[in-house]
This record gives sequence, structure tokens and C-alpha cells, in this order.
Amino acid sequence: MTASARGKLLWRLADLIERDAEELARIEVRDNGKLYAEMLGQLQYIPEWFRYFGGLADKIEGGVLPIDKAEMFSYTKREPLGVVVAITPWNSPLLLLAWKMAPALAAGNTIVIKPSEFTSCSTLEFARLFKEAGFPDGVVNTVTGLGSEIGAALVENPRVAKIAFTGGDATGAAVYAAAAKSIKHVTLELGGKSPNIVFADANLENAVKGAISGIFAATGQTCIAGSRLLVQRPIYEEMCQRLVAFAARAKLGDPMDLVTQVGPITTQAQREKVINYIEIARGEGARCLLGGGTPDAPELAKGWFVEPTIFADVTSQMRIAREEVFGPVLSIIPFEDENEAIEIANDTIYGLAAGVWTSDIRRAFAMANLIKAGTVWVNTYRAVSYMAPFGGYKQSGIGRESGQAMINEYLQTKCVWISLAESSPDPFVMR
Ligand code: TXE
Repeated sequence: MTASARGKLLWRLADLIERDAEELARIEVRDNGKLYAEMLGQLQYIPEWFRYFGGLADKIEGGVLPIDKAEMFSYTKREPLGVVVAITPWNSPLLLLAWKMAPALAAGNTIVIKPSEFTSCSTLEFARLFKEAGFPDGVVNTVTGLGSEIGAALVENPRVAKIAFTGGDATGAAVYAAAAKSIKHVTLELGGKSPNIVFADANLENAVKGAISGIFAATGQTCIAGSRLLVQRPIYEEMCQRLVAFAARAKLGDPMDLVTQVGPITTQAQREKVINYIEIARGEGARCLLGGGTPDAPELAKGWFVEPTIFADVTSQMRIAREEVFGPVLSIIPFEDENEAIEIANDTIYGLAAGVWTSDIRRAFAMANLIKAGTVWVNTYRAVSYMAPFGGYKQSGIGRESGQAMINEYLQTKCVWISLAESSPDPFVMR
């Protein structure tokens, strides 16, 4: 298929996703329990990844080298890697899949998708659209099953050229090690313990909303959760009070209901993990300002709900500040000045994202420079785009997704040498 034809297929697919966005969003909600409003927003935005990378498909160019050897013609080609395996988690199955698929297909690879065992339905429905768009059989394939069986088998398969993985850090490390056996290309998007840093000169109303969206939106089940809220001492108590007042009003309930703000946790095991971390935080001496358990409203009894929970007086040494909870649990940590904020912010194995709230432009740039994270938001939080490279520093991952250059993560370079000489030179000397 020509690159232009590939691009057109991706555009056609984008139109079909747009057509079916509501139905796909409903399936996502039934699978993972996240808010319909959130999943619909994602589904309505996903087509842009396919349009953006579809537009790039016929702009993948090689070059002719001004090679420094007589009678030699040399050029480069950008070629697809081959079979790409996309392994996706349960929190935003189709969005995270689109981030992998759009560049992989635009670059001319074929793809095998392994969705999370907890949320396979939306991917299976999504895969139908590729047929309808006219993709040739075999280009997009879906295999469902347990990670430890099916996922592991795909990672070890020597015919697979690349693994594009989003999930937990322990699984990511296992995938990385297994992929190394057959020298596969790997991109990993793993967890985070993102600092959201509020300075005393910030617009506090906006900062409160930013903190809430960082940890309670998506019930905290997001890799970019702003789970550590660093607050400058002069506004520490005020921020704590404002956050409690705001979060206490959050409406828990049916994720399909448009007035719901905090839905349930996706799996029972994940809820147990979150509750366990709340107990750990209490045991470590963190001060629980809000929540701290499961809600007792009878209408919520059948769901895996956890109360929006806020801990104050957290220190960087506590497990609640070091380990990814992946639930609606906020840790508030006080700091004195910029230096201490940076020290605390970077005191983590992770480096996925960070937020900075300040009205001082010098400080905004200084913090953006010094924070070790793949994304830094200033006076905003949780913004993503098909144009913006996304990925982690340190143990939050390898490689980036989205953005023009990221198509290179799915390409390899070939250099072709053609001798135009009539006779061959001395065979014992390198040319
Ligand atoms: O993820 P897993 P889980 C974090 C979050 C959560 C923890 C565990 O902290 O509590 O991870 O969640 C497949 N070879 N994140 O257990 O195991 C699996 O089938 C190949 C962060 O659900 O990482 C699924 O498709 N594949 C995260 C995918 O890996 C394997 C989003 C992710 O599952 C495999 C979700 C193996 N050996 C959880 N084992 C984020 N970064 O957003 C499992 N899988």
C-alpha cells in the first residue's frame, strides 16, 4: 500500500470513531467504571491522533547523502519495524491504544493488540472499525487474555519487532527484561508519583481545582495523577481547608450519570490496594483530613467505591508519598521555598508529570527547568494532545508517545550504498 493510501485509511477510521464515539464510551464505562463524561471526551478526541498521524504517513522521507566517496551513491530509507505489539491497561483502554496505533500504522507496521483482561470489550468493538474502514486483513489483530499468559507469549515471540506498553512499573520491568532476550524495540509508559506544587503567590482558586482534577478526576486511576500536593507553608492550612471543602462536595455515584464526579475503582483488587495504602498512611502518622475508607451510602454499596481521601503532614519518607496508589488518595506535603520544593518533587523513582502553580513567570520557568519529569504543567493540570510528546523520566518509562517526532519510534533507518564504479577496488581495504 502506498503511504498516501495508508494515510487515507487512518482518516477514514477517524471518521468512524467519531461516528461511534458515544457507543464506544458507553462500553468503556461498562468495562472500567470511569465516568461517561470522561470517556466520551476521550473518544471524541481519539480521532485526532489518527488524523494527525494519518497526515504524517506520506511525509516519512529518507535522504540522499552527499557521500564523501567517489563513484558512490548513498541514500537512506525509513522503514517500518514489522509487527508491533500494543499492550494496554484498564484505565483508559482506547486512548492509550490510539497513542500506539496511530503512529505504528502510519509508519506502515502491522499491530497485535493485547488489551487488559479487565477491559477487553471496547478494544474488540474498536477493532471492528478497522475492517469497516478498509484496512487489509492481518494489519490490525486483537488477542485477549491474561497478561502473564498471552501478554508474556507476545513479548517473547521472536517475530515481534516492538512492544509498546502502558501499565504498572513492575510489569513494565518484566516486559522490558523479556523483550531484551530477542532485542526488541520497547516503549514503556509506566506509573508516576507526580508532584503538584502550589506556591503562595498562586491563584488559589485555580490551584484547588487543579489539585482536585489531578487526584480525584478518574478516581485517581491515572498515571499522571497529581498524588503529591506540595504546598508552600504560608498557605498550607488554607489550602488544606479549601481542598477538604471542595472534595467533600464531590458527588460519588453511577459513572453513567452525568452529575457524578467520582466513580468507582475499576477492579476489586485495585480497590483493596487503595484501601491498604490508606491504612499504611494512617500507620505512618499522616493526618487524615477527609475520607479514609469506603462510603456507607446504601446506593453505593454495590460498587467498588473509595471515598476521596486527603492526608496532610505527609513526608517524603512515607510509603504513601513514594509508591503509586492509583486511587483517590491525596498526600499533602508542606515546603518552605523553591529549593525545598524541587528537592521534594524530584525525590522519587518516577518522573512522569508535574504541576506548578504560581503567578511568577521567572519561578514558572525555573521550576519547569529543574523538575525531572516528562511533562510539566504550569497553572494547569492533566492536559494532553496528539501534538505533545508524552512519557516518563526515570522509572516512569522509556520513549515518548504523541507528537510529530514520535513516528520515529515505529521506524528504522536503512542506508543503501550503490557503487557506480566500473571496477572493484582492493578487497583487503575498507571502502
Ligand atoms: O497492570 P499491569 P495492573 C499501575 C497501577 C496499578 C498497577 C497494577 O499502580 O495498581 O499498575 O495494575 C499486561 N507480559 N497501573 O495489574 O499488570 C496486562 O494484561 C506482558 C499504571 O492492571 O501492568 C495488561 O494488558 N503483558 C498504568 C497490561 O499488561 C503483561 C495503568 C497492564 O497490566 C504481563 C494501569 C506480562 N508478564 C495500571 N503481565 C498507567 N501507567 O497508566 C500483565 N500484562
